[in-house]
Amino acid sequence: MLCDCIWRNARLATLSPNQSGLGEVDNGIVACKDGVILFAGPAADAPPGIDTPESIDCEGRWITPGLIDCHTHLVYGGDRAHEFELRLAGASYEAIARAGGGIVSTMSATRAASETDLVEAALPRLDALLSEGVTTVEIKSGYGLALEHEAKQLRAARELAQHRQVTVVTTFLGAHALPPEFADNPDGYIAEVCQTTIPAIAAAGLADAVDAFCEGIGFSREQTRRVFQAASAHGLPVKLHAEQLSNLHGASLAAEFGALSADHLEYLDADGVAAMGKAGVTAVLLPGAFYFTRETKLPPIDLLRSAGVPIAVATDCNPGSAPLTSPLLAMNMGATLFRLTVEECIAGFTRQAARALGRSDIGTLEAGKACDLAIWDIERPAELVYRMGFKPLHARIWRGH
Ligand code: DI6
Ligand code: FE
Repeated sequence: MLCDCIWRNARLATLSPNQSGLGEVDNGIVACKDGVILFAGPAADAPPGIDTPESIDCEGRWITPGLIDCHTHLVYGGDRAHEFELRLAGASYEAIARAGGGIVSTMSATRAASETDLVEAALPRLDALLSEGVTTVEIKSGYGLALEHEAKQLRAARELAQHRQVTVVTTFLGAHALPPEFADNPDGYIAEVCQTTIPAIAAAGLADAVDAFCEGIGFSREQTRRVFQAASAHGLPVKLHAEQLSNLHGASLAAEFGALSADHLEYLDADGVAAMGKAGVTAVLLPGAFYFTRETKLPPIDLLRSAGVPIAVATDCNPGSAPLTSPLLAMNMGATLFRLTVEECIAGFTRQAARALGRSDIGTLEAGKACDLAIWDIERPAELVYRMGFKPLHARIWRGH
């Protein structure tokens, strides 16, 4: 059986759900054909006759699935360094938002930017993710807050995949904040999102899912419900920024709509956990936002574990609450701040992140999955989580190349 390439003499963390822990394999190989994994496992178990003109000696390095950053706001105009200084001087994230800064200030810079400007501004951030082994990135809109600019943001996100070897998954987040045109009329804005924007974005095929910010400084549970109904009517799966700063019971609403994920979750309660567990909603934890906003309330990790809720971890890369472009540092924060295990952090950026995106074709090293690999100069997988500011990536393979 001829394949395109074999990576041999490697140690594997397959993340296969059929193996315990990280699915570690000592003397392993990965064989690839047409961008898809043909075999990943112990060299001794390789199908007979598997052969290739091209074989790469990994010299004992570790191979994990390529990392998946399943929650980012990577495409935006401007920055919020000034607001960071205001926060250092004592202002809160919420107070800045209520005073007309926050998401709306990034909206102004994003509206002023062209699609090309947005791509150029996002590329260095994307490159930072890629330099740490990312092969799939989810990118949300939510800084345009009007059809023209939301569509521009989503097109810019899609265009990034023309410039780099990476899979881009897009999410429409029109219900992120109230734009000034609708000041004092949030229901009017939600009506526009549901009746005009979602149908247009869906028709143009610009989004893979729909998200909303269910929060005191965002939208109510009832408004979020309307957004979810519109998304469902257009065949788009939903996910939710839920219980980040307060408990509006967004997670149970997400569960009711069979959401792919509920994200943040610091203020999630036991009922919300139970609802997520029952509906199979993945929890996406964002320790970078927790850190950067100096949140002190921890997400209910033990409850999530005992309810069997899959836990993903992501950077939340955005200009306001998490200007973070390091998945490895996000893992470190997940471990130190949230007490996640090494296994949970690595699964959170691979197998569980794939779940949060509804993707069954990525996230593990198994036959039939996309050949997206991260090859690391490390002695043990825990080093990926343990170090801060270290750059252990040896090579990144996307679709076999
Ligand atoms: N929660 C967040 O942490 C980001 N969006 C959201 O709904 C922050 C967005 C920003 O401050 O620009
Ligand atoms: Fe976010």
